[in-house]
Amino acid sequence: MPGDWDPSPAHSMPSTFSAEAYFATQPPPPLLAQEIEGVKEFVARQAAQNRNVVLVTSGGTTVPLELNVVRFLDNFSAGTRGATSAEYFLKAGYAVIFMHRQFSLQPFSRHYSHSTNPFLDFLTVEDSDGTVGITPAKRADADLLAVLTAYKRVQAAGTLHTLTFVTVDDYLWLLRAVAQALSVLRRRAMYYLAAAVSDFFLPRQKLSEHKIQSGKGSLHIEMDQVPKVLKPLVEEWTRDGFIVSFKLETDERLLIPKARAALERYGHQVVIGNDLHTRKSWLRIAADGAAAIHAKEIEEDIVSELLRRHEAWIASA
Ligand code: 9Z3
Repeated sequence: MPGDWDPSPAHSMPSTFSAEAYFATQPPPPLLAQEIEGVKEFVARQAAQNRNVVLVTSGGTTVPLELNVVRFLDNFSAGTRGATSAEYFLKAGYAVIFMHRQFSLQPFSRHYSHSTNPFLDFLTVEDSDGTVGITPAKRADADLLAVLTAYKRVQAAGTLHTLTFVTVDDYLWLLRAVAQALSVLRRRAMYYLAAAVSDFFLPRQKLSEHKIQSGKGSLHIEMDQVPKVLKPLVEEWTRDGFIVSFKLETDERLLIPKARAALERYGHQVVIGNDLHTRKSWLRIAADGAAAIHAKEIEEDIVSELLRRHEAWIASA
């Protein structure tokens, strides 16, 4: 739980972190308790309405190199997979806790946040009275209408709850606390772990307080391994939840063996394997068999396949 962090310098610092050692030695984000209250209320409201709830994690994580952070390590993830999948879950009647990297893509707004389709270009300043208008082409635009209708429906139903993280530390603390809060739903909870989480980090005790100075020449940093949290997520933080993890590789041949190994090691329900370069057009689901899937938006197929499996999972209780 938040609060079990022991800041005393006497606490022994491991060099490879188990999840337990990580949470005992690294400080939680300051607003965690407050955020989890909001999650608990959201989950209770959805439970009262008999809705399944999916936690979607999305986007990359940063690893600060300094306490007063000037520099950090980051990764490629734009949050497309998570934001797109969240829309399809919402469309299917799920409530969604969307836990995403600050400024990564979000459901609905993702369609208009790129510079190729900027929102301000749809708007006009009306000559007659100087108020804001909309261009004639966009007034009748079927795609915009569909996105806007779905967005308004979700807003009215109150089925989307958004949380943000920036660093890998924010992510780990938030993941544990949200997973625990969601576990009250037992089999009706799904965990869809699409965020691209750093494998390496600098523990607080090794961080330079101030900006690293360049006067000493080249920089050598030894990073610790981020604890593998899938194991405690499956065994301790959740109860009978339907857990979907993603495996990312750049060598396609490793996907199926590594996805299968993860399934065997952690004993959860589904691993989706994807290759960095082809991730938007194909992937493999390793669960009771392997399947390659394709679609206009591949997330539509991922989500419909998972809905089928989640339904069977709930029915098998
Ligand atoms: C994924 O594999 C996601 O599908 C992507 C999506 C990050 C590739 P984008 O955000 O990309 O749409 O640009 N996410 C998980 C990758 C990951 O870090 N998995 C870990 C692992 O493989 C832990 S479950 O060990």
